[in-house]
Amino acid sequence: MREIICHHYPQSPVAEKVRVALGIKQLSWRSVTIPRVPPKPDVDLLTGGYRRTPIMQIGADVYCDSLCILQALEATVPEPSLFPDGNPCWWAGRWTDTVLMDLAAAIVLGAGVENLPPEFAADRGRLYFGPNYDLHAFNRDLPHLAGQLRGHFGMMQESLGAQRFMHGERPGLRDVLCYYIVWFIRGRFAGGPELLTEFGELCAWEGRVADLGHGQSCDMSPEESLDSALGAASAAESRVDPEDPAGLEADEPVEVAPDGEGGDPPVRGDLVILTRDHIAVRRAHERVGEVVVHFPRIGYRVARPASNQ
Ligand SMILES: N[C@@H](CCC(=O)N[C@@H](CS)C(=O)NCC(=O)O)C(=O)O
Repeated sequence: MREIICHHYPQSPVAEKVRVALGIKQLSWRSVTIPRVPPKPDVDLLTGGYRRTPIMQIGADVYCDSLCILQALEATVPEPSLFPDGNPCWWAGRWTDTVLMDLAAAIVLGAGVENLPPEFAADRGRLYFGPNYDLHAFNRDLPHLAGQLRGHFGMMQESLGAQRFMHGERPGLRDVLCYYIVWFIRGRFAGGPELLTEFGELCAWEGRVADLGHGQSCDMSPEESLDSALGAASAAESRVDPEDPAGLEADEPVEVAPDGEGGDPPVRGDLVILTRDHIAVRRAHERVGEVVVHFPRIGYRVARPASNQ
């Protein structure tokens, strides 16, 4: 198998989700550290403009979004499975990655608003909450927001019960999903450790997940990762579902972007894959050659470019 390359930075909670999954699967991988805010010229060469963190690269295949990354990891390295009980509960991420992550981001950014570098606050405010974001309003609303999060942590702890991990004896997807929210709140919200103290079983579980580690990683320079794409061919096989309501055909030019108001730029390319859970487009640049950029279907908008409609 080609090397797994993860493009990330240490402080990213969503990257921590992927790092823990790499740990559960006991994988060896290469680590490329990317900037926390744009410009990200090397990332852009690989993704065609997708700027979020993390990104996984295997040769000339570039996986955007942690859902797509975890699905690709599970398909490429099925054992140990992210579903030790045999139930592929991908839906669980629709709780942690939307409601819970939005809440956690509002708390972390709202509580830190006076100390955040203005450029960082503006970037993340817009990205997570749209053009009308108001981090000071989150700051004023902290007691309410923390009260909400407390309820969610209660649900997490109840679901864990007396088990070692969320799925039972062995760790899996639901551990990865719940852990990165707890990790983010404990590490980046001054009131986080205090908020968590009442959840004794959850804190003990948090320690067990931390002990799983991140697999074995070895640093790679951005240049090396670009060379790796240039020297490789994508392993993606074309399949476009005629039942997809977007009504698109293989090889036609499309734009793909995260749904929502974050102002994420679209990625342009020729359609290679469109299924219920997967979008992929082919694009080329002289520095990386031909690459295929993958996205999850859920949470992403794919359409003909406005000028071609
Ligand atoms: N839906 C995406 C969300 C990724 C995301 O928002 N990541 C944050 C970092 S934790 C981010 O991209 N921040 C802006 C950046 O890194 O430029 C995923 O699951 O990967």
